[in-house]
Amino acid sequence: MKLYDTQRSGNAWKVRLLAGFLDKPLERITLSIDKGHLKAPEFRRVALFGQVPVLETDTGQHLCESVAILYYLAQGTEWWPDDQLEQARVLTWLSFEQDRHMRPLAKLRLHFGLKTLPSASSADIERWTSEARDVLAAINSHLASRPHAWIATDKLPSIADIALYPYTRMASMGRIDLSPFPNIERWLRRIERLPGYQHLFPGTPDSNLMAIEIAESPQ
Ligand SMILES: N[C@@H](CCC(=O)N[C@@H](CS)C(=O)NCC(=O)O)C(=O)O
Repeated sequence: MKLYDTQRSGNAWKVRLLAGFLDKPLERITLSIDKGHLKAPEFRRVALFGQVPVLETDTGQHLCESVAILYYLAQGTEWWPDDQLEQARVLTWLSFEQDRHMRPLAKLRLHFGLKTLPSASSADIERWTSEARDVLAAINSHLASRPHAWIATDKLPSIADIALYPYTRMASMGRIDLSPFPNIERWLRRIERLPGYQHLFPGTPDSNLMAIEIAESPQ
């Protein structure tokens, strides 16, 4: 399988995390937004919405949208629960992540951490900060009510944990302090202790929360 990604994509990180936990080999095709790779016709032919991540299956099919890719890879594994109610709860959190969680945290990271949103107004920043704190407070109190469980499931982690992990983990890049959310900090550490955990920057884990430039792959 191949993954079209960029070095710093949190959405692609979700896919790499699951592939790592499943011990599935994934060939990365790392593109550069700055160099215009996402606008190239070759990429547009495989990317329905022109964004990463895109998964190319072993039979040459292309799938986009991180949560759909997680769903696809998790079938038949313990990362997608058997129980119908738990499946619905996983979908609840996948929907929450896409609808309310990722956007404010990603915008703040782009603005403060990666400096790629210089035109954001102070009203934008105030709104994203308030939205980000609200979603983190919701996750924190949810986790407080089930200290030994995972986000959506009781015994084993699911793709809901993976979907919520990257942008929560990188919140500090957007000047969001996680210390008021101790249950989130514990949950992040539990995920990081799972066998097969992948860092955003393999080989240089200390760089996860920095806007560093690493030599880009030739692709
Ligand atoms: N809903 C999509 C969002 C994907 C997304 O925002 N991808 C970003 C990188 S993390 C991207 O491709 N940005 C470049 C662009 O939109 O032109 C998902 O979950 O996969």
